[in-house]
Amino acid sequence: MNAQVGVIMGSVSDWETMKHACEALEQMKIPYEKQVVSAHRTPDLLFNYAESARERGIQVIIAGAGGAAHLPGMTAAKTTLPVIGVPVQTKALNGMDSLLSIVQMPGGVPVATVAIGKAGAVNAGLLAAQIIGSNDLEIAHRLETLRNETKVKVLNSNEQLI
Ligand code: RP5
Repeated sequence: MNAQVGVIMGSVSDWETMKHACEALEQMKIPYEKQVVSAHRTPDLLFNYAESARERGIQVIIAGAGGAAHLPGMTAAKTTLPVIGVPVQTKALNGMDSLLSIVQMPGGVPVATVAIGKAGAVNAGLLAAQIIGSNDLEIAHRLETLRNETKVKVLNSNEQLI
């Protein structure tokens, strides 16, 4: 099946974080592609990727980057597909740099920004599933099942209070 979600990241060093977005997509049985695309090291590749994404069948792009994290914003500048930005946790500033550079998009070119690190990557995968699931009942049903499982886990967690 053709990929419906494109997962891109600025460096292979982001994979440790971005693999959690991919795992969430796998859990929701959504076909995806993954690729290292850097805004500042491979800008032409980034433009090409973003410009061709829609015609390749991609419906949502998840872009993760750290530091001066231009990747999600520049991707959003080159496509009208929804772009979800994942701020990767950095050593120098703990990912605050990534978060602020992704979330503070000037009005007109939105990037849906999630939390720093693993939680953000998981939520990026789930949010992509929700976007596709708004028009796909099977995926919506999988999302509901997951929410229910999460609820049951919390309700049963009192047993661990010993
Ligand atoms: C960004 O710079 C990447 O997204 C990564 O988070 C950060 C560091 O990259 P490496 O120096 O580890 O390749 O472009």
